[in-house]
Amino acid sequence: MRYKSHHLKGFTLIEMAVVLVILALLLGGLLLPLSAQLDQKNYTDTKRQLESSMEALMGYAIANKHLPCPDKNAGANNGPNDNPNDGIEDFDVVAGTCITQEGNFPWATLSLKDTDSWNQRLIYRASAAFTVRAPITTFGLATNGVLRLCNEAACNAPRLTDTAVAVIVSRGKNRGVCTTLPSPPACVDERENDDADNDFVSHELRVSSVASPNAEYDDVVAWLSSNILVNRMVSAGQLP
Ligand SMILES: [Ca+2]
Ligand SMILES: [Ca+2]
Ligand SMILES: [Ca+2]
Ligand SMILES: [Ca+2]
Repeated sequence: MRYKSHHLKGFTLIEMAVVLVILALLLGGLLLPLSAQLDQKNYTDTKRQLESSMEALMGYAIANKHLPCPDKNAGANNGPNDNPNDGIEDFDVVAGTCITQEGNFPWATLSLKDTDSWNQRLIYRASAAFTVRAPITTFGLATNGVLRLCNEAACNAPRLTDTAVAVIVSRGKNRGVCTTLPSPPACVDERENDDADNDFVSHELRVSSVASPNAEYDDVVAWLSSNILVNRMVSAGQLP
């Protein structure tokens, strides 16, 4: 009985310290993989979202014989087809042209989710020849896109394509272009996806380091080839 009561007094400080060290090791080992797993899930989900967005673009093209215009992300509200950030494509009804060739992915027009896994809207750019509508004649079998997908910001050959008709960009975990190294030319590849021209960069995730301070890149990019679009249109009897 005396032996038992001696042990009921509790743990010694050394015993507590050992337990705390073991707990810290266990938690540290669990938490890191959990955040890595969440990142992985966000990327996988966003890649899938971009794939279904491409399918929706093709569905819209089959129904309408042209691609949707982007939803403009700035400027005045000039009515239902020229209103920023409502997810509805913006175009000039009289001229048959888009208000802008790059803006938000038109999520409301296509009945899709408005943001990616990091709560940011997707960027969408489309070749003008594929977004024009009446009174202009829309694209045909020989029309090519003008968007270029590159391996790096200088966009040197070999490129992934020179003739994409549409590009969708998720700005990734950093929700834009890199913020860790704000002075140019930091993260030039991400900046190429943020300068509203026909060139985009797509490659694997990269982090910056002392050796390569401009490397940060976490964008997720998808593009539509004119060959795939035309093939779907022909299969659906909408071309030629
Ligand atoms: Ca709009
Ligand atoms: Ca980014
Ligand atoms: Ca660009
Ligand atoms: Ca550029």
